[in-house]
Amino acid sequence: MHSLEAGADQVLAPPCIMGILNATPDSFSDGGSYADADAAIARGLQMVAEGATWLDIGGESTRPGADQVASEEELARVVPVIEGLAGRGARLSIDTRKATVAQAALAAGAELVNDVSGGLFDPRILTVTAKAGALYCAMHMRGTPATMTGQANYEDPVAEVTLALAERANAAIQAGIDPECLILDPGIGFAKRLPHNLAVLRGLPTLASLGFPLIVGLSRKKMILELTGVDDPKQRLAGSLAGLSAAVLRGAHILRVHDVKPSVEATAVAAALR
Ligand code: HH2
Repeated sequence: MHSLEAGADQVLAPPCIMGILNATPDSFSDGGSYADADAAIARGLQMVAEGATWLDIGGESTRPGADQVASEEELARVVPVIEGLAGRGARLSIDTRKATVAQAALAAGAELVNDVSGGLFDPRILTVTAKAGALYCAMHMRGTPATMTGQANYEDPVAEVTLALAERANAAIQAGIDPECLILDPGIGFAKRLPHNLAVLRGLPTLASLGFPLIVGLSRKKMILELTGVDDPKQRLAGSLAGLSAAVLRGAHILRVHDVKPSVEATAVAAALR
């Protein structure tokens, strides 16, 4: 069984970096750059050299408005990349909502299933993960990438996201996933507008009080554009690092980022100050 450091230790464990590896033609900031498996593997190895503990490999863009990708196409995009990176210095995560893709990715060498739907899109993903004894990250969102923007309405974002994630954690545990294999993520930018994203980031300690480690992904996202005015996603590093540091100070355990080296450095400083 895979496990993060559990219990009280995990709170003190140094936060670490998860490098984003999108084997997609259409992701919002790096779509098309690593659509070829060899290019994706080379990029993965570069992120390992820069200090990534995890690589999160995805074959379906989940940016707002994105269309669904067929399982066969998603599998063809991610499996060769996972096989090429397994055992080469990083722990591997599969970013998928689909049970068939998760199952193949775990067989190919991934050890964490990163599900942006928290098991709502394809509930069988929970049993597949449980059977493999793998780690599972339940991210918060509402609807699907195609419909989520219209569902960004909250009276109390922190309370509503915390309650929804507690429900997803329960569903995962009911399906047989070991609580020590569970990770939660507030889902920055998923069915959330700027005030909601800021509220859940400020409220990370409330989310952490559920007792599971937290992944936070805000790298280059629209909230950085909204706060800085920087239009080109690749130029949003400074804003992304400020957000990352705040997330580390509020208890994030795994930071999902595009720019690994500067994020490793910012995390080291923020972690020393928390
Ligand atoms: N964000 C994205 C995708 N997967 N997984 C988790 N756990 N947390 C996140 O915040 C998260 C995620 C969206 O970002 P990206 O992968 O860069 O773009 P795209 O969805 O267009 O591939």
